[in-house]
Amino acid sequence: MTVAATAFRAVIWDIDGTVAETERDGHRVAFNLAFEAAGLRWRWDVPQYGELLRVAGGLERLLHDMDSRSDAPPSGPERDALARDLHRSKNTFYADRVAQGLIEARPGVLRLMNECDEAGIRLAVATTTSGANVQALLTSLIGNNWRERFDAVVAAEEAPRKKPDPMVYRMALDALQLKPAEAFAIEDSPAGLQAARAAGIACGVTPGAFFQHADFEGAAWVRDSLDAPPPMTLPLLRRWHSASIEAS
Ligand code: XBP
Ligand code: MG
Repeated sequence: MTVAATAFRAVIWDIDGTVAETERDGHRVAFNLAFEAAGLRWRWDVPQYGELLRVAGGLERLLHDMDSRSDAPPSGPERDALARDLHRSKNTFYADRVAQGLIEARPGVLRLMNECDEAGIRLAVATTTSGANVQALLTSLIGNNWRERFDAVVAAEEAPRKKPDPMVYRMALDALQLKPAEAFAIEDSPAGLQAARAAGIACGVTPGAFFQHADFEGAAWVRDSLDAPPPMTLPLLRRWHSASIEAS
């Protein structure tokens, strides 16, 4: 196949931080509500959560934080059990907040999804969070029929090796039955970018609130949002896709 013949067929979306500011306004707040509900005095402020985001996965992040807390259960099994309870409770608070409409889509996200849909460019999700959290968020942002618009949704249950591991992106490509060069990923974090690139997929980045000054070397583009001038329209995304294929 020649370079020019590589068609652009799908956009694979990260969820947390890319589709909405779910880390700062969703998961972080929900973790704090879970701590409070469990009678714990633990709270994660925004800068601390930014540090903790180096650990992918909410449960893994919590276990990492518990390592440095003197009031966390000392034994491994007890600590694990508490972390799992808190993580479950966090997800319930998260779903409640999302269902209340407290989390909005980032600028341009729904517009670009609609443009892709109308032009027959397939949509997929590749995320480190759970399928239930994706369901909660996309139901709130898109509607009850959101799943019909996505040809593949790969979440933590299917891809336990979390970003920057490319597993989730490779599984999304498998589900779409596409080659890496036929897709384009949109991410908000260095780990997400690394995961997409390691799967051989070109990736553009709209940095999330916690990654404003991060290093995004290897990204096709980095922009404040999909609506930042010039807006990331489908024709522009097609050009970036072609340029990425030619450069690879
Ligand atoms: C998202 C994550 C997730 C969320 C919380 O990363 O790391 O862990 O923070 O969700 P990405 P869970 O956007 O790169 O996919 O609590 O369900 O893990
Ligand atoms: Mg993300």
